[in-house]
Amino acid sequence: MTSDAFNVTEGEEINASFWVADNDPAGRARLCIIYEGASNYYGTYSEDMAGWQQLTYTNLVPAGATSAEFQIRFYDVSSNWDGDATVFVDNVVYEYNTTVYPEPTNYPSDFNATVDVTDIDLGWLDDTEGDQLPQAYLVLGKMIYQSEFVVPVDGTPVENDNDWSDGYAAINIPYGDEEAVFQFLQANLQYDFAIFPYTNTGDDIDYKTDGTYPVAGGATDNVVYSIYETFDPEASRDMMAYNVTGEQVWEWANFGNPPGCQKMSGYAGGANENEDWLITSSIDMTAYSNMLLRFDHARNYASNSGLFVMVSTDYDGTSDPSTNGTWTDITSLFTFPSGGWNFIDAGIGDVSAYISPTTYFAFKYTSTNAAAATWEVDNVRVYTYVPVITVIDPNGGEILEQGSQYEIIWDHDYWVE
Ligand SMILES: [Ca+2]
Ligand SMILES: [Ca+2]
Ligand SMILES: [Ca+2]
Ligand SMILES: [Ca+2]
Repeated sequence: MTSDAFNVTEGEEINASFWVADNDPAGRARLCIIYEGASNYYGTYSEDMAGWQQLTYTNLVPAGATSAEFQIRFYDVSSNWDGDATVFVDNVVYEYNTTVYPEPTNYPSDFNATVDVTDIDLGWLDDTEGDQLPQAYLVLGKMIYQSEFVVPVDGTPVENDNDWSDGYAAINIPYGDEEAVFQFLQANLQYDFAIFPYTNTGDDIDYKTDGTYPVAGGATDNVVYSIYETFDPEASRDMMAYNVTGEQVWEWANFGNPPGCQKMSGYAGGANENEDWLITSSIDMTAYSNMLLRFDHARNYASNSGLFVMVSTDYDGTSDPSTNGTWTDITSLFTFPSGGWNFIDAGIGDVSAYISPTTYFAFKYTSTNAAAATWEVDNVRVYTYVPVITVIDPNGGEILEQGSQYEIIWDHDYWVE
């Protein structure tokens, strides 16, 4: 038996209890709290006895929890597992006590947007002085051509919305984080953002909307992607894995940001010798003046010494890369992890020198019988800044007579000469 999910706030009191008569060795029951964003609670099992017993849970909502469900779970523990047992339940009490706080006193300060190619990172400083501090923030985003923000209304929570297809998005961020990141935005487009502090949840949610709410924005870079491989959803991989030696291979794994990446480990009961390549499809950026490679990655165990980023302009796209194609080691263009499961941005590698009709990039993993790292790669991006013409003269306001001559002056960037 499961209750509806309800929003919770860290540190608030949460209580549940029920009485159970369990005098059947084939059955038992227990109380569970299923938290979104924090570890679940699994209570003790009822014990066989002649009388009624009460199972209780009294605690404070753990850090990170955003919603919860109460559950009573029933178990068949008979030796033949036939689903036939009888327990009785009575006087079920679920309680979640919320204090209803007033509206936050102040907006955050220094709300700002930083463009990172086609991501936008928002930052701000939490209010720490007001009589009522916020518990969380609603950050709204809109594309430039949309009309104004839809200002939130007290009592009506705005859910996270990462679907920009209607021109709008929203994200809720806990007090204390001071950051929100919007990824995978369209290139060359102005995005605007607004931030609203709030207290409480559900029907009691209280947004600060009076006065002038903070806004920030920025235009994403004018780039074109030829590869944007996020390895999402499950099993997605638009790259080729080539196993040169060793039993272990590149595989999809549920890690990265968002979850879904390629993972390679030569460890299976011990370190094993391997050489395994993860290779992009053929890239032709000969129409452009520049080419950039970027990715996120994590490395745990062993060291970075067996991990390489390679590029070739004469690989045939299918053969053993250890014998086919001339490969150049460009590992030093990128930042490698210090070790652990956290993904880091490898940085932006300028690979313009390798523009060709058939350019391939590869992640080359090697391990030995003595050392086998785990390497996880996500968000492999190959992109270019497109040529831009900026007319300097005329710049507006001039009167150009029909039939007369006028000298037009312009500047250009990222031009292919
Ligand atoms: Ca939307
Ligand atoms: Ca309000
Ligand atoms: Ca292998
Ligand atoms: Ca991913």
